[in-house]
Order: sequence, then C-alpha cells, then structure tokens
Amino acid sequence: TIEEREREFQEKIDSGQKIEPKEWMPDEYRRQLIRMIGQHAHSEIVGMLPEGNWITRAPSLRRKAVLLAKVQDEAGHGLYLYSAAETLGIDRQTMINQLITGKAKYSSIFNYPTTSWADMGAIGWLVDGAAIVNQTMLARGSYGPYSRAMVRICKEESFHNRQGYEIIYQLANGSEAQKKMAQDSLNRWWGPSMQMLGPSDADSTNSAVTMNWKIKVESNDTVRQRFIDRTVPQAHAAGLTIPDPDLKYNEETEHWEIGEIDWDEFYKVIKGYGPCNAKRMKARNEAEEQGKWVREAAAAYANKKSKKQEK
Ligand code: FAQ
Repeated sequence: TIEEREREFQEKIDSGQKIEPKEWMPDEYRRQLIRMIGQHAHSEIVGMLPEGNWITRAPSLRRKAVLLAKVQDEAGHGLYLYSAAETLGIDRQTMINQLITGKAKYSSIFNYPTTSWADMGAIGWLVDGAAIVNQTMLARGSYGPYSRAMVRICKEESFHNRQGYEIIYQLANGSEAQKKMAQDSLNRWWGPSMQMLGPSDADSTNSAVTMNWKIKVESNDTVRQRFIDRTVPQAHAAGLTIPDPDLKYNEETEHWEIGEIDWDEFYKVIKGYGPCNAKRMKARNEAEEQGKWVREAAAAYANKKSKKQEK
C-alpha cells in the first residue's frame, strides 16, 4: 500500500541512504526537489548577469581572465543543475519557461546592481561564500544526483570565493579611494547576503517538509550563523567594518550576533520588486528569443545525424 511505501521511504532517508532517480518517491518529495533544484539552476544562470556586467571593464588582463572563468563556471553549474532536475521527470524547456514567465523563483541576491569593480570582490567573497556554506550542507542531502552535483559545484565555488576575497582584500589595503570603494561595496552587499540564505526558521514555510526528507539537512538560521561566523573575521582581517551597529561577539556561545535582518526588503525582492528584477527578466527573455535560431539549428543537425545513422 501507499502507506507502506511511504514508511519504507522515510526509513531509507532516516538511515542515511541516497534516493536515486528511478526509485519510488512521494509526489511531494519530487515536487519539492524540482522546486529547489530549479530555483538553484535559475539562480546560477541569472547570477551570471551582475558579474557579466564587468567583464569588459576588468582592471587587468589577469582579473579579466579570472572573472571570465568564474562566470563561465556559473553557466556550467546552471546546466548541471538543470540536468539534475531532469532526472525527476521535468524537462529543461519547461523549467526555462517557468523562469522567463516569472513563475519560478531565482535567488534574491541577483536583483541588485553591480555599480563598482569592488562589487566583483564582494560577490565572490559574500555571495559565493554564502553559497558554499549552503551547498556543503546540501551535499549531504538525500537525493543522489543533487547531492553529488553539490560536491563538484562547491569545489568551483571555493575558487570563486578566494578570487573575490582577494579583490576585496587588495582594494581594502590600497589607496584611500580603493578602501572606500571596498567598504561601500560591503555596505551594499552585506544585508542582501544575509537575506540570501532564506527566511528565518520561524517563517520558513518549506523547512518542515524539506528537513524531514533531508532535502536540507540544516535550517536556514543554522547555515546563516555559520556564514556569519566565518565572514566577520575575514572582514576584520581586511580592515573593513560590517555595516551592522548591533554586531557583537558572544563569548559564551562563541558566535557573532547580528542585528535585525531587513525581511521587508527580502519579501519585496522575491515578489519581483527589487532594484533589478525587471532588468534581469528582460535579459533572460531576450537571450531566449535571440538564441532560438541556435537551438533550432542544433536540433536540425542532431536530427539529420541520427537519420544518417539509421541508414
Ligand atoms: N531568493 O521555506 P523557505 C548561487 C523562497 S547560490 C529567492 O525557507 P527553502 C551561486 C523559497 O523558495 C544561490 N527566494 O525555502 C552563485 C520559498 O518560496 P517557494 C542559489 C527565496 O527552499 C554565486 C520561500 O522563500 N542557491 O546561485 C530565497 O526550504 C555567484 C520560503 O523559504 C540555491 O538556490 C532567496 N534567497 O529554503 C551564482 C540553493 N530564500 O518556493 C552566480 C538551493 C528563500 O515556496 C554568482 N536552495 N526563498 O515559493 C536552498 O538551499 C533553499 O531553497 C533555501 C531556502 C535555503 C534558499
């Protein structure tokens, strides 16, 4: 019966076994995974836009080569994740249509403008930094293809994180103007980076289900705290100030405590009203439209090739 299947499924999860694509799974488990992996894939693709904005203006050949490689990695992650989602029975075009029609979410963090070169540092340091902490947790998740994708993606994110911190560190130790640029960038990206890891546990609507099935193995607040604890000392080492007057170190718990996160801003952004939501959606829609002839040509070529093989 269905109850027995569900019980067996839960036992498998509880004993730490991975679930593989062709195995039986509850519909809700499948739906939650498609939602999360889809959102993750879209984030990687939309996430190329803020940094892509600076490729032509990188300050040196070395910086340009590094940034170019980083942005290409994000494209790879997106494609990799769409493939992981496809193992659950949804096809890529359906997911892409959900993105460009505004039905699917992507990370709030990519709806902010990149107004200075220092933002390339802040994104690698903070955004990839938060992504690594979140994704190392997801690598322990229950769905085989997704958890394995996370292992490889995290390796690449570590490089992204280092190159970002290197940019910020150098600017923070440069001229007065450079130091100011680094601090200004941290001031703008800190809040959104806090929000990026999802609503507080009390308001996290999916956590009960996703944690019970080990789609997520740690809560949003736990992951956020780990990110804060590792990032605050890095800011101090660079001589920068975290833009939070309530930030303090708790000797007893050995954790950094932060002030209120601006959740109004977060909900505004995920509802589509952030500073760059419209711009990002326009760019993805144009890319879809302008890339149509390439997809059609590739499909026609594949079709011709398979017909030849049949002969
Ligand atoms: N933005 O119930 P919860 C990257 C939504 S890393 C937008 O707590 P959950 C690397 C959530 O979907 C960024 N929406 O949800 C990179 C839900 O709405 P729904 C991407 C958000 O899933 C770096 C509602 O709020 N990483 O791209 C956000 O249990 C640099 C309630 O939330 C991933 O996607 C947000 N920030 O926990 C690329 C990782 N947070 O769907 C380029 C996979 C929450 O019910 C450059 N995802 N929401 O309508 C996850 O780990 C989880 O989905 C969480 C949220 C932890 C983000």
